[in-house]
Amino acid sequence: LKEDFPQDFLWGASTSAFQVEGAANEDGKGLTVADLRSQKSKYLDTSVGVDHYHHIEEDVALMAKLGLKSYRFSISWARIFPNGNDQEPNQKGIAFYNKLINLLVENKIEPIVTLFHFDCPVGIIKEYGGWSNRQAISDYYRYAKTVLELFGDRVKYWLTINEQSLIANVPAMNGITDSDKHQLRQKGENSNYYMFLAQAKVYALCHKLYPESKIGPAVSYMTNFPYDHTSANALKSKSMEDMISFIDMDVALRGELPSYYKRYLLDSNIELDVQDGDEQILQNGKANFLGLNWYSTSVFKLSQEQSPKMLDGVISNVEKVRDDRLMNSEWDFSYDPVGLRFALQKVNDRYPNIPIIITECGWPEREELEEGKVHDTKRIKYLNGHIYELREAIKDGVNVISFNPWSFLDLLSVNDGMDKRYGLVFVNRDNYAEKDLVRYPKDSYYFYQKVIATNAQN
Ligand code: BGP
Repeated sequence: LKEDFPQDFLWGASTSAFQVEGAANEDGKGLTVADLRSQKSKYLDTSVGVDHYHHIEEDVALMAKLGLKSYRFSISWARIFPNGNDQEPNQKGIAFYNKLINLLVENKIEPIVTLFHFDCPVGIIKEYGGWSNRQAISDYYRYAKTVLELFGDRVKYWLTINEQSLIANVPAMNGITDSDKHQLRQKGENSNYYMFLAQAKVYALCHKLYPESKIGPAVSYMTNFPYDHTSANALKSKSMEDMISFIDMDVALRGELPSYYKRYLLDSNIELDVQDGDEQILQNGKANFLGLNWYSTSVFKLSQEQSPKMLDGVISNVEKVRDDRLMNSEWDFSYDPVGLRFALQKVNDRYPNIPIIITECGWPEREELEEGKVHDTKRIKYLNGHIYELREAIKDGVNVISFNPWSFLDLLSVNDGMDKRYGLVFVNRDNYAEKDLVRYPKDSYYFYQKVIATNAQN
């Protein structure tokens, strides 16, 4: 058993392409579904983001000063293949990620790279419905192969798809629509299935090309607790956890669709497009580590009303209950760090000794600069509590190898843009028109700097 954070523990931080890069239309990049969503409000505007695309030297310098040992970011598929399936890759897109990866490596920061983070190219959505069509498997595979071959000499940690279950539950996130509710669910689940197959093929490819590398999914994992001790609430809370989190882990590590998922499909009258050879594909390509996005625990109870939140599926008939005993953020998250230790134990029980990277973990706030500073005391408390419990989990015997809080710098939150900030570094967007995107390390940046420097000894 390990007593503490190992000496080679990867202290990192996390972002994703459309949330930081900006330059949505520049240097040959094609539009993505995230770019389309973003046109709704200036604070969600991916054409600016936080302009990471034009600030990578400065941003990597800030990472180095912080002492980061890893940086988890995503590659935008549409920067490499603008329509998702072009004949040739876009050289300028390749040059951008090449430069970023080289800068990281020069600064001894391990790149942890997500291949797909909520940003399906619009080209393949228009052409054939994107992930709702089997064709997406080969186009994603070709994109992943291109990227693995280009950067696999320097990147040792790969994440295939970020929060797949969320995408499956909200097909619109992939630009999938249908006026018929049942058809929409059907399409959502088929995309889910195609994503499983696509990833299995990429796992197998990566093991072949780079046997030493690690590749796995980035799974959304919020531990659920039932509102009370009734079996009905406990069962619902467990089955939501299975369907939202463990499904992505089970398929990636066991190479088959779990029985609870098959039962769900049957009950919902959904038939997957299963073809000969699919079973083999899943069996032949398994992940060799897990990325976990963990923010907080959640409490659920069966709802009296029929008020489905996401479609009519897994998350129907439940109400999320706020636990007032915890520190709650303005949004959905509460502060419950022991929940992280509990979550890690559960994952380790299910897949003993699997290497785990915490790919996201963070605290959101509305924030403003005060004389060039941001006193983000709640975020410091959040980080401190989670790092403490992470150490406890490591002592329990859980094989956590890296911690990457969300987010390195302020970025566009999925629904709330710049109103909801998570960064260790503040990005000023007041003078948006002039792109006044100056970076200011927050108090949490300096707190985390000490944690890294001492390997969390103090
Ligand atoms: C995860 C996503 C991230 C990030 C985070 C915070 O689901 O992987 O991209 O956005 O959640 O969520 P939000 O932006 O909605 O606050």
